[in-house]
Amino acid sequence: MEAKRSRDVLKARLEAEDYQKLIRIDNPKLHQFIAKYVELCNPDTIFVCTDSPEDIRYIRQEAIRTGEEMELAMDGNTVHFDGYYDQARDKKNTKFLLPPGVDLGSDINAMNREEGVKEIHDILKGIMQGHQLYVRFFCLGPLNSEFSIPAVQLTDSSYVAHSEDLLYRQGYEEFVRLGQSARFFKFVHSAGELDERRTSKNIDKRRVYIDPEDETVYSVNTQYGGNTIGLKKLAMRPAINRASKEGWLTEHMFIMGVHGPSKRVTYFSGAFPSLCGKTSTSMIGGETIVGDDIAYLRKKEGVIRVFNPERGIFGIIQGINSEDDPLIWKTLHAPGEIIFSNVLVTEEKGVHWIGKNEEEPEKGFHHSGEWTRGKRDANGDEISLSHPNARFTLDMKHLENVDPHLDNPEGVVIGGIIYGGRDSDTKVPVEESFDWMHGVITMGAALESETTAATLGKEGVRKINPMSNLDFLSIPIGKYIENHLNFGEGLKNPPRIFSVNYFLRDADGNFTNDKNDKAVWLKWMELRSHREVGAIKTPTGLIPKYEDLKRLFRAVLNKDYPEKDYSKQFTLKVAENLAKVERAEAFYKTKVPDTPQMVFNVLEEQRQRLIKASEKYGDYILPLKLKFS
Ligand code: SPV
Ligand code: MN
Repeated sequence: MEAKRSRDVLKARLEAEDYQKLIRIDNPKLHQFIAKYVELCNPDTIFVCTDSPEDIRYIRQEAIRTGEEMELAMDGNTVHFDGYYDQARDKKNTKFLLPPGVDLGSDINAMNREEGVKEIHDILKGIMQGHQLYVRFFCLGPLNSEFSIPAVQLTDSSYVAHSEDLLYRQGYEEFVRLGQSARFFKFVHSAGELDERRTSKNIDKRRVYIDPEDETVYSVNTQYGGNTIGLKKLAMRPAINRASKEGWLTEHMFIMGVHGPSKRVTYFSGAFPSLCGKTSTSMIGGETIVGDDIAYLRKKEGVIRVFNPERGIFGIIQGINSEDDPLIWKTLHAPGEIIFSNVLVTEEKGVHWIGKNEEEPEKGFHHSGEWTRGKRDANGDEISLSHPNARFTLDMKHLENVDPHLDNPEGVVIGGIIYGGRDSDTKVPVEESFDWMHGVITMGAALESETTAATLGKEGVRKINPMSNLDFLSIPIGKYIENHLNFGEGLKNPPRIFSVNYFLRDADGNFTNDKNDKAVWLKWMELRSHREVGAIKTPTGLIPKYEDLKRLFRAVLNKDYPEKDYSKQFTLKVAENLAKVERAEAFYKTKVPDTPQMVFNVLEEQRQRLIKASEKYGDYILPLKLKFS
C-alpha cells in the first residue's frame, strides 16, 4: 500500500486522537503496516497506546472490562485463563515462512512463504470484527541503545497488550525518536472468536507463522503467552535471523550477576530448555537478576556484552514455595501488578498452584472452569489443581534482587556461560569446559533435555536441543553452531563455558541434589571464572574439588557436604557419556547436513578420552581417582 493511501485508511478508521498519535511517528512503513492489517482484520475500534500513564491504565482496565483478566483479592493482582487446550507453545502449528530455495533442515518446521502468507491472511480476514485493536510500541533492549530493536504489536487481546506492558520496555517515544530510521519487528495477533469464557474458540485454526525476512510474525486463534506475546518467543525468531546476518547471538538464556568475594559481581548467562530451572537460577537468593529467558549477546571491542530484551518475567509458578524461592514468593504475596495465568483461584480470590507449600484447597476456579478435586476432562484424565505450565507475569522492578544494570544501554560484560538440561542419568551437576570450542560443542550443541509441559506433547522424552534454542531457530542448525564457534574468535578474555545438571538421579530414582544446591554451583563457577579455585580434569571437562565444594556448601547454605554425596554426584559415568556422544553425533550426521566438521572432531576427541579413561579406571570413575590436574 502506498504511503498516502495508508494514511487515508488510518484517518478514516481511527479516531482523530489516535490518528494523531500515529502520525507523530514519522515512518510511512509503519503506517502502511498498520493500515494493511486494519483493513484486513477489520476491528470495530482501534486504540493507539502512547505509553502515557492514562493509556497504560486504559489497557489494564480493558483487560478487566473484557473479562480476559479478573481482579484478585490482592491489590494489583489479576488472573487470566487460557483455553483448556491452549496451555503451551504449539510447536506443530508454529512455522517459518520461507521463499523457494531456503531450507532450515528437518528439525525446523517451515512452509512455503507464499502459501503461508495466503493461509494466514485468509484466517485473519475480518477476524477482529467485534473486537478492539490495540496498537503498541516497544523496545527490545534498553532505551537509547545502539543494540536494541524497536517493535510494533497489533493485537485484539487486552491480556496480551497488558502482559507486554509488564514484560517489555515501552517504545512509543523510541519510535518517535527514530522516525524513518527504525528497523522494527512487526507482530499481528488475534485471539480470534472467543467463547463465553473469553478464551479462543477456534484452536483448530491456531497458527503462529513467522516470516523471518519480513521480520513479521502472525499469531491467531490462541491466547497462551508463548504463542501470542509478540515480543517474547515470537520476536526471538526474527532476532536470531537478524543476529546471524550481523554477527551477534540471540539466545534462550537468563542473565544474572553472581556476587563473588569483595563485592565483585560476575555476570553469567545460562541456556536451559523451558521448565528446567532458568527462572529459579536467576532468582536465587544473594544474587541479582538481569533476565530470566532471553539474551542478546553482542561483541564490542573484543568483549561480549549481554542484554535482556525484556524487563519482566513470564515465569513458571509450579513448585514455587516459601522455603526454596523466598524472593519470588515474597513478590507473589505482596500487592503489585501481577498477572497469574492458569492457576487455581480460591473462594477468597487468592491463588493456589501445585507445589505451593500451603494446604491445598479442595475446590476453586481455573482454566477448566469450576474445579473440585478429582474432576476429569473429556478424555477421562484427572485435572490437576493448576496447569503445570501455569505462570506469573510481572515487571522486574517489583523484585528486590533486580540488578542495577538491567537498563544499561551498554549491557553487562559476561564472565561465564552456562548450559543446562534435564538429564536424569549422565552429566555431573557442574562442570567447566576445556575452552570455548569444547564448551560450545559438547555442552551447547550437544545439549539434551527430557521434554516438559512447556510445549504440547509427551513429557519425559530425551531430545537434543542445541543451546536450548531449537524451538526458536530461524536459521539452519549448522549455521547456528558455526555462528557460535565464530563468535568465540578474537575475544580478549573469553567467558568460561560451564554445564549444569540439576536433575541427576541415583539408582533409586531420587534426585542426587537439593533444589538450592545450584547456589553453590554458581559460586564455584564465579570463582572458576577468575581462576580462584582449582579443578579436576576429567574426560568431559573440569569438575570441582571436594574441599572447595565442602567449604562453599558451608559458606553459602550452611550445610555439611559429605564426601559420599560428592562421590555420587561427580562420578563419571563412562557408558552414559559415550552414549551421549553417540546421540549427538547421530543427530548432527543425520539431521544437520551443514554441521561444521569441528563438531565431529571435538565429539570424537571426547569419545577417545572417555574410552582411554575407562580402560584405566573402569566404567564408573570416582572423581578422587581422576585427581591428576
Ligand atoms: C518457554 O517456554 O521457554 C518460556 C515460556 O519461556 S514461553 O513464552 O511459552 O516460551
Ligand atoms: Mn523460555
